[in-house]
Amino acid sequence: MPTIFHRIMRRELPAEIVFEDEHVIAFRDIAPQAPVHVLFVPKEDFATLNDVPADRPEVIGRLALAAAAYARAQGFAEDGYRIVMNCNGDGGQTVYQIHLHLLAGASLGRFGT
Ligand code: DGP
Repeated sequence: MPTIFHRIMRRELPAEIVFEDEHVIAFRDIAPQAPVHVLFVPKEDFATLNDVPADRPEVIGRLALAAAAYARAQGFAEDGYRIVMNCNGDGGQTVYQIHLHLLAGASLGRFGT
């Protein structure tokens, strides 16, 4: 079932796209939780992390490495940043096309504090 992110990928909804290649699209989160908050989304459909087959680690690897490359290019590699993927209700997932959050530009503190 198409999500908001599929509609952004198809340019049916506006978004501030900061990166795109054959496999991944990245755009700014509409409700940023840090000075820089970008979502990295695969072009292939996977509703949750549970749906990524064990023999497809590249799906997640591409998201993580695209986020790291973007963070490096933006000058956050040394100070640091956070990547997060929420899964299902208890994980706080609201859009059911997997995506990696990149949060940067501030001291985020220890997770859960
Ligand atoms: P999650 O809770 O992990 O499923 O994160 C979904 C994120 O998607 C949330 O941080 C807000 C963001 N979001 C929701 N709708 C839109 C939208 O229409 N455009 C953009 N750019 N981000 C959206």
